[in-house]
Amino acid sequence: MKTACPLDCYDACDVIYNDGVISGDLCPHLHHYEKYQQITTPTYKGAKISLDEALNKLKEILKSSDAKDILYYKGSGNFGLMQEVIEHFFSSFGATLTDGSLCDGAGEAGIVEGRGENINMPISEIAKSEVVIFWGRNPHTTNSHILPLLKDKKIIVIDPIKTKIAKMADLHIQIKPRGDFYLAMLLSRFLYIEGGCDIEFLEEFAEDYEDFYELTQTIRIKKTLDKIDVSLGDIGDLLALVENKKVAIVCGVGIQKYRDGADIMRAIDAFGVNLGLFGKEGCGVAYLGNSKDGITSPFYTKAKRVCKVNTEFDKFKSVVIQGANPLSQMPDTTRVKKSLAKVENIIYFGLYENETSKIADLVIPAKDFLSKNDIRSSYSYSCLKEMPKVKESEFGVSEYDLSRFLCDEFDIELKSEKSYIEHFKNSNVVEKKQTISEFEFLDTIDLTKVDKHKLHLITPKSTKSLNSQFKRDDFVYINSSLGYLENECIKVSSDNGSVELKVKISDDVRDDCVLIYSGTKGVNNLTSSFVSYSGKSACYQENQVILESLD
Ligand SMILES: Nc1nc2c(c(=O)[nH]1)N[C@H]1C(S)=C(S)[C@@H](COP(=O)(O)OP(=O)(O)OC[C@H]3O[C@@H](n4cnc5c(=O)[nH]c(N)nc54)[C@H](O)[C@@H]3O)O[C@H]1N2
Ligand SMILES: Nc1nc2c(c(=O)[nH]1)N[C@H]1C(S)=C(S)[C@@H](COP(=O)(O)OP(=O)(O)OC[C@H]3O[C@@H](n4cnc5c(=O)[nH]c(N)nc54)[C@H](O)[C@@H]3O)O[C@H]1N2
Ligand code: SF4
Ligand SMILES: [Mo]
Repeated sequence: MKTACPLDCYDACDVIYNDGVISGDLCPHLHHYEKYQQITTPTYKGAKISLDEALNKLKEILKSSDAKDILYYKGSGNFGLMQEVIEHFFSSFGATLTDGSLCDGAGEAGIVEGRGENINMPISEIAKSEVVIFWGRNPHTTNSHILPLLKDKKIIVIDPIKTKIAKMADLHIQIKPRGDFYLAMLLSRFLYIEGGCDIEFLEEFAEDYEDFYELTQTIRIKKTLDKIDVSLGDIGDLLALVENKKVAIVCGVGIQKYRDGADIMRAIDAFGVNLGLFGKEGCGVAYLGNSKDGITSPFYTKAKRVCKVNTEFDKFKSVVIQGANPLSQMPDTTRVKKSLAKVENIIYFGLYENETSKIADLVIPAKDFLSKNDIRSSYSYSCLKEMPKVKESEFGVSEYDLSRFLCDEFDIELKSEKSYIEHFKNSNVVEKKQTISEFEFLDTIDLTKVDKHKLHLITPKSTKSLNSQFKRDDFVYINSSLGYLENECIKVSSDNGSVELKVKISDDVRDDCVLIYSGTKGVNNLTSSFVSYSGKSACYQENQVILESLD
């Protein structure tokens, strides 16, 4: 039987389930999916209870609070569209929901500010390109199904880490973190000087290109190149590889984990515009697209919302957390912990035990994707993949059944599960050509300063975990020149907090960087609740860090 992987991932793979065995062209998470121990029994204040008791407890808690004192917080542990059926209940009920992003919000805002809307570059176009620039995306880990498309293409990688793709690339610019804005601006400037801009395209779609060129001229070349650790040779080499070629600039979330993430993405887009990449075969700028493009919600979703990045949980009496592990994955864990500690009722609805389930008063196990009906889309390519139930499970409750229970109890209208899935199935999800009608260039430069004396925190995705699901990493990766020993336990600190981790020496990491993967316990002690200037997004790499020996 055919279904699809439910995880928050570029690839959205097809999954075959036969006789209890999962197969398909899958990554390690899915191959070992059924080995990860799920929560099977609901608990209240640590004591095991039945599912009926758990549902009734939830009903009681909701009845005992004013709707305005209830917060519903949803994460991205499962990417299925039916996850939102619980949102339908809580919006209708009058609870507060969240907005903003722990993920790609800053980059998305930068795209919208420049191009007007975020239409992603279709994978079928990437397949036709001659040159692919991976800019802050790590395909071997996060997007492995794009790799077969790269055969015979020139590869350029811009990443502070010598990733696997960087080692295979024709050109790797091992840039200093958050140097991307300046690199993109200087690339546009030198492209203009060399006469490489697509003037015909610019005249039609981006008429302020000369003003933008003037803005790029305000950047001092030598000083800036030194600051971002890029050479004039790198710029020349990159331009030589892309000029008059079909180019795909494939960006990931790595470029925008900063307060000014939107401007960084917009500067990269501007380089793409100067090259005239939009609307041409094999050309474009890819990022995480809008996975809901063409899909209207059949659910009621109007609600008061608070930002997901710096949520003040303590303003609420009851907090319902679904498909998320905020105690690990939100920035500024110390703040999150303190804020959640003041909440009277924390309800966790999820698949696995984690930091958040451990502090929850009421734990309700969810059913996994194999045991419920769903459908999903993707932020990487246009698709709708049905995810029918392929097996029965004796424990847990599906999102639909939980919503059914709550809607019945509180007299809120809910249609049949089938009708919602049909609604999604009939959505108009089609591949769109990546065109722009009018590009708005940035007109000022206003970036946060970096501290030369501290190290940069790089916190990307790990091969073995999906954020905090599955096998979580527990090391800090640093360059050998920093003088620490393999397996030595050290303290990493920022202005926000600290974490003690064992060292793994890796010279793939720049000597001014410290790498700790997403999902590593304690990594977000280091990060702060700053919200990006644009896009209401978390800024996991805004804080710089220092290291200390523990002996
Ligand atoms: N295995 C696995 N796959 C996943 C996930 C996972 O946890 N594990 N998570 C999924 C999710 S939720 C998402 S959002 C996607 C994200 O997937 P990606 O977009 O690939 O994101 P990251 O791994 O966070 O970062 C990508 C690269 O950016 C680089 N980088 C960091 N800082 C900078 C910088 O300042 N400049 C530049 N140029 N590069 C920088 C990092 O070194 C890293 O190699 O992956 C999805 N896929
Ligand atoms: N330091 C650092 N922090 C980061 C990031 C980073 O790169 N670095 N990345 C950020 C990004 S891009 C993202 S997207 C977030 C992700 O952060 P979260 O949204 O918190 O996602 P996960 O860590 O995957 O945890 C999700 C939980 O969802 C539950 N779950 C899984 N499937 C289901 C289901 O079908 N139903 C229900 N009810 N629950 C389910 C599981 O119990 C799992 O523990 O993390 C962010 N945090
Ligand atoms: S996590 Fe991503 S790569 Fe792995 S099976 Fe799911 S969609 Fe495919
Ligand atoms: Mo994400």
